[in-house]
Amino acid sequence: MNTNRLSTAMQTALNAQMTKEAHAAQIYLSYAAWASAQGFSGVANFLFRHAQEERNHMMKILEYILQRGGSVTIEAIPAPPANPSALQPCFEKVLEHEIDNTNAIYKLVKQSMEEQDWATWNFMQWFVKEQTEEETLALGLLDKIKIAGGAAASGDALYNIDRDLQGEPDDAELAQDKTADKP
Ligand code: OFO
Repeated sequence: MNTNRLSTAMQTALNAQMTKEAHAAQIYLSYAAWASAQGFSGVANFLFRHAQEERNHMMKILEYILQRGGSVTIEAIPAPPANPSALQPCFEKVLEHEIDNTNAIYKLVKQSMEEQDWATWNFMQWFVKEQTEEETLALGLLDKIKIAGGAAASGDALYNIDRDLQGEPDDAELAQDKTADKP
């Protein structure tokens, strides 16, 4: 009897997404190390915490594949891209990576719909919400740096951003959590 509840195509796609989440963790890890070396300890702390979140995403997918009777394939993780040149390009890269990952998640949702694999569709909804949060966080970072003056931001402004990020919550509040009393 076949006890694998995932199609071969879905198993392959989920394994690839698992590696993509591990890759995202490596990207955050490398940007965090870069930020720390530049003296941005608050930014580094934020990015280090985020690297852990990405590893958690990887684990969720790994566990899901196993729970559905599938087999997990641990692949090599591609190297992260080159270090950014400054804080603004760093935050732009973070947003680009998140959008790229959102697109990969949407592809998995589409595939699960086409296969009528409703268990995977349901599982992926957690990731859809998570990606909205992560894009919101990344857009917030870019807003901060724009307000501070973008590429021309002063040392004082960068110092304040760095200090703020030390205590920045890891999760963004989403539009669906807002009310008229608590905009
Ligand atoms: Fe795994 O959420 Fe970011 O990429």
